Amino acid sequence: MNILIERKGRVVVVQLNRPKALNALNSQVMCEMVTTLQKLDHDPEIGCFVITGSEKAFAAGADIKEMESKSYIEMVQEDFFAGWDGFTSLRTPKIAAVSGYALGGGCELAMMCDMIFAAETAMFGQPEIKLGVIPGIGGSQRLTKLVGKAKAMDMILTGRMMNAEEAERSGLVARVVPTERLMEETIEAAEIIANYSKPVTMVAREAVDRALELGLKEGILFERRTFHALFAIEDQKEGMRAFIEKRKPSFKGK
Ligand code: CO8
Repeated sequence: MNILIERKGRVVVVQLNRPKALNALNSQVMCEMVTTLQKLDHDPEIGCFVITGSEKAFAAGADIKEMESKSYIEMVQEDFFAGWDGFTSLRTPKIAAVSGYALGGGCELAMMCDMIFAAETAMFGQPEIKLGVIPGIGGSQRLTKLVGKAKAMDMILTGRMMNAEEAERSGLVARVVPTERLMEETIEAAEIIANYSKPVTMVAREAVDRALELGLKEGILFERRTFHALFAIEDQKEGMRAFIEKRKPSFKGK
């Protein structure tokens, strides 16, 4: 297996497992990750995914050795790496826990998650320009939405890396934590999310994503209608009743 899966209560941790290749993302990694998580996505007992790598590398990019000799027509016919769309359409919240290199496809995979927690050692980059290509799994689009045109152009055109502190300052990363605390703190946050109502966390992340895709008016309408719709679920009644009765809510995911 190119990935290792560990279940911790309502959280599933997926660890990329190609240490000799610094977790370079090849087609097998993509298939294993997408097939495994698609199954778990529908499990009401699973409330959050954590995606991580090793201490040295979250992932050093798409696998250059797999791609290098492909022709244009092969890339088009295979629709190379379009399978990652299956990862972005997962509805369970996902946190990337990044230590070391998150380069090229590695940075893009982290950005496909709902948020990124970074160890102090994390290094982010889109160095594809050095290989004679450009980002290909959403980097030019997501990085620009997250950090703005100035930083995205700087990173994509020069291929330079951004350290964790700059990544947090630029809006790419949600939290920077000491390297030895990365997994603990990420899993703690994942457990908090996983213990809320899953139908609610699923639509909360969809609402935030709409902010990157829609104009303000449409985004606010999406949010309001989604808010209204939540009054159809039991967990809304439970959450509000528990507040009034001064007790902890017990969400059922329905
Ligand atoms: N692909 C394949 N193998 C890799 C990759 C990679 N991306 N990165 C590292 N490796 C391998 C090395 O070849 C080496 O293997 P070997 O021991 O067999 O020679 C092993 O991992 C260790 O790497 P290094 O010896 O280079 O380790 P260093 O600590 O010296 O350097 C770096 C670490 C700086 C991370 C360096 O490995 C590096 O620069 N890697 C490449 C980074 C990169 O360019 N990433 C972008 C790849 S392209 C991409 O992601 C495009 C995505 C879009 C595709 C979508 C198509 C539609």
